[in-house]
Amino acid sequence: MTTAQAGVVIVGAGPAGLVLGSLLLNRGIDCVILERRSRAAVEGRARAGFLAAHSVRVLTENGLAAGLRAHGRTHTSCLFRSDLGEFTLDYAKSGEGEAHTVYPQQQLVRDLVAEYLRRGGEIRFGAEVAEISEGAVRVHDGTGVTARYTAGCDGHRGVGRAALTSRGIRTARWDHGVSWLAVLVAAPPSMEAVGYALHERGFAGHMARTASVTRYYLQCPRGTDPADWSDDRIWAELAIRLRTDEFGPLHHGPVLEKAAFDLRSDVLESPGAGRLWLAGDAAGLISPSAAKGANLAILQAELLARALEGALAHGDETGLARYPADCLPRVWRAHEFSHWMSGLLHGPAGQDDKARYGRQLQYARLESLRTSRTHQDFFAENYTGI
Ligand code: RFL
Repeated sequence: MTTAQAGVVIVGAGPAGLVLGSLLLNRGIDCVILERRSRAAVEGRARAGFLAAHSVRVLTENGLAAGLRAHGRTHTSCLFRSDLGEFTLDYAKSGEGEAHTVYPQQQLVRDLVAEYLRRGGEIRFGAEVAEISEGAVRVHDGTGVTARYTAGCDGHRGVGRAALTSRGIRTARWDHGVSWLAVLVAAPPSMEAVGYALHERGFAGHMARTASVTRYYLQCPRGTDPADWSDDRIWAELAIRLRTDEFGPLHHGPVLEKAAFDLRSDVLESPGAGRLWLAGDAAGLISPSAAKGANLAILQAELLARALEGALAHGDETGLARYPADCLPRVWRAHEFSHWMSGLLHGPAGQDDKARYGRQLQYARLESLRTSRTHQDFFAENYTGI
């Protein structure tokens, strides 16, 4: 095996790995990022879009926010539609609420790759890590990297998580029992705000991405094949659930992407041990109901960079030992809110007594959110905080 050496080898060039890499370079720590996909594939993958104020602060303080400052758009409100009508919640004005910055994840990733390379960092694209062992990673092509520490930022199905679970670290997990069809369309947003629609046919969501691209979600049955959803069927269902008869039409455009996925959440009981530490989806997957995933990835990258600096620049591993305790309470708080949000958005299916009871609770919760200032403050703090 051909080996190279680094202080930290980072597996994965998503938001977690790229933010961690740049923060380590800022602190004078040498690192190398190994990414299994091509640069074009990593920079073209549309996923998240909503950055919390904390994420924007971390990116700004570390010189990583030029793109999002120039092209990101500020969002301060979301609206809810249901049988009860429509209301807008201006969360940035409520309690501890702050604005979101809407900036597509692939654009952020593009900026992060460019900035990491500009700072002299090394990324090997097309380098799929096969195995992580104590102080070394092995790539499928037979090369490898030895490093004092390994950062597993390789997402939910990565080798970093597998290496930890094989050591007996357990996972707490939850299946929300719902699935979404995620659709990306080449059309401008149709509302000023994020739109959440509760409907007896299932949830529908509207999320701005850019002036010409919008993300929509449709709750769909488990096992849905996206190929069964033609563009016409998607627009027809969105019109019903978003109640366009009542609230006005949507801007139509070609469907760029559609994918179905199940809403699941999990958290590793510790995001690392010894010489292997995880950040982002590798350490825990959060359902997208409250748009927290990329924000948790940035938060964990920030905490891990500080801990690794202590260990590598000062020979002090107390920061690393504290990393789980620093992360987990915030991660769990985000999960708790995401779980709450999932309960708000998804009513039970069917017409039996239990389903009808569950739906009435869902509407009572929505009504409380519409009318109670205390409830709005709770929402604002948790929706925008991290
Ligand atoms: P990523 O982005 O998955 O990156 C992991 C990288 O690791 C690489 N990799 C490997 N490389 C080398 N060797 C191996 N063996 C490897 N295995 C994997 C992969 O190729 C990849 O490049 O994880 P990271 O960095 O932890 O970032 C997490 C976020 O991407 C994710 O949480 C968010 O996208 C979640 N999410 C959202 N989060 C938000 O904060 N706000 C949102 O609005 C939001 N919307 C979303 C979302 C996720 C979605 N999906 C995927 C369900 C919308 C959607 C549709």
